[in-house]
Amino acid sequence: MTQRATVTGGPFLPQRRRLVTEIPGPRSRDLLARKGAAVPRGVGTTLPVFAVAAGDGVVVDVDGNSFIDFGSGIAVTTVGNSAPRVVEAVTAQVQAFTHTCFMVTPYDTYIRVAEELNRLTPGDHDKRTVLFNSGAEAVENAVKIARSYTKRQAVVAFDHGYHGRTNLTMALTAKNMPYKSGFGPFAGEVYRAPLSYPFRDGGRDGAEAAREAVDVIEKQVGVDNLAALVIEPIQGEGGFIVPAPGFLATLAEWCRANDVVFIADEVQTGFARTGEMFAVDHEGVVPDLIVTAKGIAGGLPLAAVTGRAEIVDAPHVGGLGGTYGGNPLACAAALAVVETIESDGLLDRARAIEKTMKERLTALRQSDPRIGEVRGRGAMIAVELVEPGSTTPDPDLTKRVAAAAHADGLVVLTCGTYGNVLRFLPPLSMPDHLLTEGLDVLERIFEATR
Ligand code: PLZ
Repeated sequence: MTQRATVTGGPFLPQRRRLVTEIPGPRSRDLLARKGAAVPRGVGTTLPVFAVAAGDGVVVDVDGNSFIDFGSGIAVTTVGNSAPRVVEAVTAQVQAFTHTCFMVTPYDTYIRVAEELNRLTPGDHDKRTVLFNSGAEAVENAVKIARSYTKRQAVVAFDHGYHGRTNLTMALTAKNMPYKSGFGPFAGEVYRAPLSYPFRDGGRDGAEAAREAVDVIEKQVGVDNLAALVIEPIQGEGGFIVPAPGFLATLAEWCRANDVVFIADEVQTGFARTGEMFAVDHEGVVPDLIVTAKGIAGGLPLAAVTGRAEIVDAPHVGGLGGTYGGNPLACAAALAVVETIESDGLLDRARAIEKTMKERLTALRQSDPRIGEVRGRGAMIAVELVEPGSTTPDPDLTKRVAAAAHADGLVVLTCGTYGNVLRFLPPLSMPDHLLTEGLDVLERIFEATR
């Protein structure tokens, strides 16, 4: 494991779970009151402790409490918080220049990030990459590009899908609360197709589930109108749903046969999170466009659309861009992230985390029928909580377990259309002893809530 102090010169963070106040502590409670007075209530808080430092496997708060981090800031700090190479690269860049705007006077790091993405993403065809700031912005641009290329307008997203909070991406997102309610009208020409959800569809065959989706698309949208399918290879906010094998491949083949652009939203699953560089790699699927963000830049805001040159080159000169897209600090961070993943063997690390987590959680499931399913890939693992012997969601238990984990020094997140999925997204820099201890905490909480 990397010693941050050696590269950053910053304080080495003890890798331990340690609570020195109640949660939240007095300083966090003060800040929470100020937040309530200064920030709208619309911006939620999962765990109301205010961070002052984070690294390797912990987040430290203003009261001196040290939490085991099973959240990575929602799958962002995959290489770790303030990862040494990222800190070094960004520090050098901030001293050189912070911004010129790539559309005004360009710089080479943007090109290098594009080259790296063109190299790392699936398929050996000619590719182009364009950079943005957030996942939602990149998804919007993928749709713009697909419409420009196909000269068609309709876009299909899937049940349980999550693609962002901007107007078009709200339309693509499935779940009403909290993402959409009251915020319409939404962008037009967005349609929804059924997903493969093995735990809830009786383990239906992936190809068969895809054919059902295609049937809906052909009957309700019509291929002649359809620009693109947008799909997360593993649903993130929707519940860490891994579709049955063959689902993605069948959809991708159908897209190819019908000149529909297949867009993989790898915002949450990309950059080593699932034990491959991209989640589609598990299925040998080659998307036409692949959207990345989050883990790409170790916590700096960066996102990208990468894809077939002829598709990404469809929009006219000046048709793509933005003031900050591919900001130099974020590009420096992204290059350091790629180097860290490749030099530190982080794909293997993600697979090792999967093995440890699945073994422990599967054993827990055997003794606790409230855990309906353990699923996910790499360091993207979840448990779906249900009433024993059924698939009836238990969101209350999910909330209670998450709250108990927070009170006991473990950052966990929930997700799922039914709010009944506990998800675990540790940074790949997490030392083994903290991974094990986090799982011990969960095991004790499941026992205590029985
Ligand atoms: N696509 C697959 O997971 C962001 C959302 C948190 P942005 N997921 C976290 C919240 O409640 O806002 C996400 C994603 C997938 C797109 C996005 C959007 O990425 O960087 O948040 O815009």
